[in-house]
Amino acid sequence: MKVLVLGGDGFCGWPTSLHLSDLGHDVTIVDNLSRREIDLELEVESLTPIRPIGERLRVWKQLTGKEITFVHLDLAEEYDRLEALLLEVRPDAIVHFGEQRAAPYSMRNSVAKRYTVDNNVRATHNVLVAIATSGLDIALVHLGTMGVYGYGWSGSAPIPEGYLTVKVPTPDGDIEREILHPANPGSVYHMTKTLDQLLFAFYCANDQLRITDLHQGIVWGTQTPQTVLDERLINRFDYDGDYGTVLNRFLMQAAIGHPLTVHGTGGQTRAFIHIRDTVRCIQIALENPPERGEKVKVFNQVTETHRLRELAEMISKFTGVDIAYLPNPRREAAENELNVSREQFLALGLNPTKLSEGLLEEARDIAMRYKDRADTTKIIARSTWRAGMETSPDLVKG
Ligand code: NAD
Ligand code: USQ
Repeated sequence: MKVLVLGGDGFCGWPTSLHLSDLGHDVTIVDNLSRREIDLELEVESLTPIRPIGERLRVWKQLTGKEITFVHLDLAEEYDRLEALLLEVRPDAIVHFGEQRAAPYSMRNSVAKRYTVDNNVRATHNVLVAIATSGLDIALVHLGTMGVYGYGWSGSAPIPEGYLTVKVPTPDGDIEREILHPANPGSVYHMTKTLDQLLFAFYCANDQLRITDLHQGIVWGTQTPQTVLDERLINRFDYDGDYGTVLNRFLMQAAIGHPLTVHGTGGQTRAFIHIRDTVRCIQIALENPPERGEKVKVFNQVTETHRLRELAEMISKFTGVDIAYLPNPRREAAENELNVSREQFLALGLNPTKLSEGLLEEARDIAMRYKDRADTTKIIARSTWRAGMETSPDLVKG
């Protein structure tokens, strides 16, 4: 299969590109390297020493003989080049990771809010228009988020995979309708993903595009069987207050003896998935696309759920590091329940990596190994949802 991986230099996109190439697919990465530029803007680097994209691809070819093409292109700004690329490559499928993905960064200031909306919504819309205009039968797999549902909207009722059946009262009695699950975004970033959903519904109905939207939980872990082959293929590991996601942050904090930064009471329950399962889920989604004329296919890409303070307690117990309960810089409920339906991927053969199994390996091979690269001034989350919600000063020990 010919596959374009949009955002293929990023945390999820890079290991996915290698996984698909390893399976024998003909992969082209499209990326504008904006994530690397944001590292420069934030004056922070991946904990792991990621190599330039050209070197990554040369090493992959030396090791495996497999070629991945790279196209430097801005999906939001360079529509004509994108349309021409589709006609030139004629891909069977596109995997779309190419968006600004950090909730805290999207709330940082007015520039970041506007950039996130402009970048994400335009990128997704351009991809849809280019597919429709090309006249090619290209299946699209998009990386969405569990955050489109919100946290705690439906109490303990299971969150369905995308659609909700509702009863609509009419003078002749109730009628049943299936609707997209109501959107309840908790950040500007999450809001862009809810807008993406409407774009997909429209282009699916109007142009019969074949679209799969993966509502993914928080990805943890770093390496996959391909990225581990050579240190120059290593995946990125974000630990800073804007881009670092919670579990990887806790592991890195434990490695350097920094108190675990739990926001508020740690009562938020979130959904998680290991990066190894992310790449398998993308493969499964590519192998099971919707038919033409079928509605957007939605999968909840989640393997387990955990309450944050329980995660912190588990890591504290096994490393001896303290827990710091900080004022929450975000606007989110103190506690929430999260019960997620996730039958589809399991039915299609996903065999998940459990947190209890992967944690030790991640702590030893990544957090401990690269801890000397950490800049401790970048740990505390400083982007706040509203003015006046600032968190505490740095908590670095020693
Ligand atoms: P990332 O920031 O590491 O990767 C995104 C990549 O897209 C980067 O390489 C960036 O340079 C590129 N990009 C951004 N805007 C672009 C544009 N206009 N044109 C071309 N390239 C562009 O993010 P990630 O963690 O790999 O996430 C990938 C996708 O998965 C995102 O859409 C994110 O919303 C979703 N997701 C991520 C997680 C997670 O925990 N990391 C969880 C759920 C969903
Ligand atoms: N949190 C802490 N301490 C920290 C960092 C975070 O307690 O040091 C808390 C946050 O307040 C929040 C939760 O942990 O309640 C999750 O935060 P996160 O930064 O790990 O994840 P989030 O902002 O939700 O975003 C990440 C990805 C995003 C993806 C999303 C999936 O960056 O791209 O869409 O996970 S989901 O959470 O399911 O919406």
